[in-house]
Amino acid sequence: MHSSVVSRLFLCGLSFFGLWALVGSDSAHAQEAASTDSQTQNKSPNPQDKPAAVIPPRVPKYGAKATRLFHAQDYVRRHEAPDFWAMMPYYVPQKNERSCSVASVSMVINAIRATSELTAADELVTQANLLQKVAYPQWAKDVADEVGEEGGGVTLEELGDYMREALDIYAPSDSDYEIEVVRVDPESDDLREKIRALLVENEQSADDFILAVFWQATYTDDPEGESGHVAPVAAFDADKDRVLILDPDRQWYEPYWVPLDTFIAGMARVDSVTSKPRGYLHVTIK
Ligand SMILES: [Ca+2]
Repeated sequence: MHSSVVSRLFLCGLSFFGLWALVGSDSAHAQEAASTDSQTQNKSPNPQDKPAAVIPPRVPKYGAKATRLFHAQDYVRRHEAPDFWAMMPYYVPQKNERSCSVASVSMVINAIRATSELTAADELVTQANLLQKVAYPQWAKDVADEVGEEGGGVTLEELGDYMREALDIYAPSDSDYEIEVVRVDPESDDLREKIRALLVENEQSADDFILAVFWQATYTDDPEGESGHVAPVAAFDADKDRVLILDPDRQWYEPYWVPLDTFIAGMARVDSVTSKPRGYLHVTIK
């Protein structure tokens, strides 16, 4: 079911240069991408608002919370890190600022199929064939380079539907699966304990995966990355209480760790239009 555009909870990450480039255009796409919690803003861009020149911002790419995998490799070197190693061969960039959901689902599905012996006729799950085969044409519309008034984002529940359909198509025929679609409750007293327990459980095997739906700037501290986002959880370092994010926004980012509390805060960010927090998918193969 697809309701009005105001129910859409996330775009993918947009960073500084991309945002200014879009502000300089006259498309509805640009206006939607520049919105924050929702896509309800509909102001026409004023040509006089264009920046005189695109000047690199003199701020770090990552804020104080995120730690690049490059600087923190010990965990994945010294631990099994099954989800990390299952997904890393399939770590792909999103095709545009809207398609983080597609890139993220393709990574997880390929990782789930990694233990299967594919034939020469079996393609890997590409973003293009995923959109083509999944019987939800709205998904392709919502992540297209140019979208209409009814497009431009995917809700957490829709993401669950798309993942379910993708598993029907691509998962090994002898497997069964379960998908939990969870909106985190920021008011829950035991939220931290629940999420931590989930991450500990998820870290045990590559039989399950977590797709986080979060506010990107909460993780990166990039003031221009104020948008909803989707990314797989690659690992959880329980000794340091930090979570490795395989961010598909690869034009701007690489894998990074965020503290557990930051991880939760990004998912708990409440959409100002729907008043619902974000959350995650937990996909388990049986
Ligand atoms: Ca797992």
